[in-house]
Amino acid sequence: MGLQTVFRAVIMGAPGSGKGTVSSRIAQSFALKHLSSGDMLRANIEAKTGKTAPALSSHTISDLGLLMKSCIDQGQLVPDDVISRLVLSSLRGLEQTSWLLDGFPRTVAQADALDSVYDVDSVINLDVPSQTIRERLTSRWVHLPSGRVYNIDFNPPKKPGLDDVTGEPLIQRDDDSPETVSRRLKDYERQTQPVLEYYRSKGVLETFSGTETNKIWPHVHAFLARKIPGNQQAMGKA
Ligand code: G5P
Ligand code: MG
Repeated sequence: MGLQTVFRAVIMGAPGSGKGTVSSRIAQSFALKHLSSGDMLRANIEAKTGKTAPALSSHTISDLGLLMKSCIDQGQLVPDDVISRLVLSSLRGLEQTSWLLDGFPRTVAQADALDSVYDVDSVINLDVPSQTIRERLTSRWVHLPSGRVYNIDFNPPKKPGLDDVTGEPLIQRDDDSPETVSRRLKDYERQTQPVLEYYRSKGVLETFSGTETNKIWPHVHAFLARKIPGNQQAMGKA
């Protein structure tokens, strides 16, 4: 792949707006590498228990892992320098790879950190009402090692409580309790709206509004099909 065909995108949206769900469809349709900051954090915390491979060197995990876990469980953002280091280090070596960042950047400081290394071609903003989000998150189940997301009403696993691909158990996230969801939604409004302005002023922001992922997705697909250099498209159809 030549340099000019590399495509770099960010997907934004409130907690539960469907970033993970839409990202996996994008990754499948357009062969972009999907990198979720929340999945990276959860993998690092899990690594403390030795179940998954650590992305940070082992002696930093115990200190950082605890800090990250307490932030996430309370629905607070982890410190900018911690998450920026984690995400930017995972982008190292991907200069020739098209990617989609999910959940990062979430503050203007993080957007500046990313901007100092890479130009972003497109920012997809999922705009979903808060009430819709509250209903969704209480019925979400996830497969921690892969980040695969299910929903009891929307996309249930084939076998209740088990991941479709590995057959391993699904869990509910600690931060999906109603009180923590309220806090995450409030923080999003306060800290992440300025990031939307940041990208709007750069002319790369594209907003998709709706209450159903299946209705939003064809618009996202059509937008990316126009934006991404032709040979990137793996399957073509929404
Ligand atoms: P995360 O992991 O980035 P959030 O809070 O931004 O978490 P989240 O909760 O992962 O976002 P999502 O990815 O936007 O949500 O949504 P999703 O998982 O695809 O969909 C939500 C549910 O709705 C699923 O069950 C899905 O199946 C269902 N669903 C989707 N579409 C529909 C539909 O049309 N209908 C119905 N009925 N259901 C549907 O971050 C977690 C924490 O990590 C830290 C923070 O502490 C954060 O709170 N963190 C960071 N901290 C600082 N800086 C950063 N950059 C950080 N990134 C993460
Ligand atoms: Mg997610």
